Parts: sequence; C-alpha cells; structure tokens
Amino acid sequence: MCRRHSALCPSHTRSLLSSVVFTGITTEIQPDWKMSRAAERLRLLINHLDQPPATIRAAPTFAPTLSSSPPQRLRYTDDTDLLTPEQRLSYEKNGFILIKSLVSKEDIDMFRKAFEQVCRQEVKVPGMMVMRDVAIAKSEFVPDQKAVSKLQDFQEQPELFRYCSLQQILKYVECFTGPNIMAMHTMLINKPPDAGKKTSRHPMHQDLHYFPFRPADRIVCSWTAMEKVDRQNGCLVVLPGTHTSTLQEHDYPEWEGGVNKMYHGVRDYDPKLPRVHLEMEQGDTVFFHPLLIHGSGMNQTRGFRKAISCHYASADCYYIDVKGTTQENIEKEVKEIATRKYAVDDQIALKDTWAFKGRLVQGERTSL
Ligand SMILES: O=C(O)CCC(=O)C(=O)O
Repeated sequence: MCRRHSALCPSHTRSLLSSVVFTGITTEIQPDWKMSRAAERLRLLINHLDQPPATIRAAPTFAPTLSSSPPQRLRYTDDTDLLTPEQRLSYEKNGFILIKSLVSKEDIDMFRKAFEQVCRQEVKVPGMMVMRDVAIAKSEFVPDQKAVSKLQDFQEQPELFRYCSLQQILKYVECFTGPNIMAMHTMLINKPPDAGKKTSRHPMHQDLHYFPFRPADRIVCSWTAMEKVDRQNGCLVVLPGTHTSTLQEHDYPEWEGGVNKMYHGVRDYDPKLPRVHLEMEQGDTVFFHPLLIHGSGMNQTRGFRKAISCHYASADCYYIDVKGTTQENIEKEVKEIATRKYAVDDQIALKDTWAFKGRLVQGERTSL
C-alpha cells in the first residue's frame, strides 16, 4: 500500500503515528509490529511539543478521504526514511527546510555557463521567458547578463533542466510530493545590483497565487543558492509558519521605483510577524511550501545574486478553475502574455499553460 494514502499502512508514520498519538487508540497496533527507531523518536518528539497539538484533518489528497479517518498531526511530510523526525517536525511547523551543500559546485558552474549562453543569445529556448529588471530595462540596453534578471520556464534547455532531475533534490522532493513528481515551474534568478530604485526586491508573496493546481500540500519549491547569499545581496526572507494559512489576495505593491512584471505581493500581511533571513552558501538548498509567505531583499552589492529553482508537484495533483478566486488577476496577466508572445488563442485557461510546460521527472504522469 502506498506511503501516503492509507492510515492502515504500518510503514507509514505520517498517518499511523498520528492515530497512535492523537486518537489514543493504541490497541490498534498489532502486537508484533515494531516501531522503527526513527518512528519512535518522532513519537517522542511529538509528545514533547510544548504547544497543544492542533488537530489537522487528513489533507484532501487523491483518494477519497474516509470519514472515519483519524485526526492527523503530520500533514505536510511523508516518511521516506530521509528526513529525520526533527526535520519533519520543523517543516510541519515552519513550512521550510534548509539542506546544506546539496548541489555541487561543478553542477552550479554548468548551470551558470548555460545561463550565460542564453544571455549572449547563443541559444534560443522554446517557451522560455527572459525577464529584465524594470529599472535596468528602462534605463539603457545592456547586452549580456546585466540586462537579465530572471529566466523562467527553462524546461526545454537541457542543461538547466538537469537541475530539476538531480537525484539528491528529488529524494527530498519526494518527502513532500510522494513518488510521482512533475517539475512545473522553473526559474534562474539573477538578482541584479539595485539600480537605486529598490526594484531588485521581491515582494512578500505565496507561490500558490501563481498555480492553478492543488492540493497545495503536495507542491514544494526547491531553491538553490548559486553563490553565497546574505542580507547584503538580497537573500530569501520567510515568515515561518505562514504555510498553515490560506491563500491571500495578491497584487502589485505600490512601490515608488516600480515593480517587476508579475511580481505580485500579498496585499495585507502582518508586518510584525517574525521573519527569517535565509543566508546560504553556494549549493545550499531550501525546500518550502507554496503557502509560505516569502520574498527577497534588495541587492546592495555590485554583483549578481544567482539562484536556480524548481516548483514540483505531485503528478497526482489536479487542476482547478481559478475563475471567481483571488487568482483571477494573475490568470488574466498570464493569458495576455501567452497570447502576445506565443500567438495562442485567448480562450486559453491558466491551467492549459501549466499542462503544457509541466514535465514528469519521477514516477508516472497520473493526472497533471
Ligand atoms: O530569488 C528570489 O529573489 C525570490 C524568488 C521568488 O520568490 C519567486 O520568484 O517566487
């Protein structure tokens, strides 16, 4: 039986431990079943959490949820024998987890070279968007990477797309998505030195705003620092725990110096919420939930701050219609770009653009 669906699967601590710990039905355990050491540690840790356990119902996934299914504690992670109990609990609580030195310098050098080739316009990549910082694009035409703030949708560039298939990344992704994995959204972010207008900032947002597929808990972003990132060059900033909230309304922030295209921000969030600056070394990778509110600061250095990232979703996810939701504004914008750039029919729905660019990287393409 699969690791995710069944509350009966003895190897599935995500569901079984929950039933043990929170329903108190300890007699359900078969006497001959032995808890693994990791599971035992997890049980102890959960029992020692200082706050009272919030009852979280089994996330609606792909199989019909049994009405009698027990309340679940571990909602966001699967037991794949990779994450330690502490790591799982940290992701459950904070919505992100940082893994040191996950991608090698050699790989990063290759991604950098592929990026530079694109900037020199030596290759044309179908479907890829080459974006420019609003302040730099307006001021002058600068050839090469200085003009490029982001590559988006590089699934047809084999060297860059190799990032999305790295086994060491997928091993972690599987803990959040399960075994059938689609690479849905790819980016190489080349945050430029700020041109004095603060446009190199990325407003605080939830990535789910951009995605017409669910469930959110089966989506995860991996973001790898291609060089040292810190507060000076505009590292990621996250609001821990906000992944447990719902999708908020997003729009362009009213910034004096202008805002980059499609950089929507959460309209209202509590500015007093604790924030964490993720300072990282080259190759360090953070995995985070699509409802986690995050953004990045201004690049106050003279260098470019590079990161490569991919949003993965379980292939078992399903598309939703965003009509009548807070996501209508982004759908409108994406459709305008798609019709202008790729001459596609304006009847195209947001989900069609995603079905087109998603790529299977592990397992079976079951739904998306
Ligand atoms: O790399 C960054 O500066 C932020 C990227 C980000 O959050 C995004 O593009 O959604």
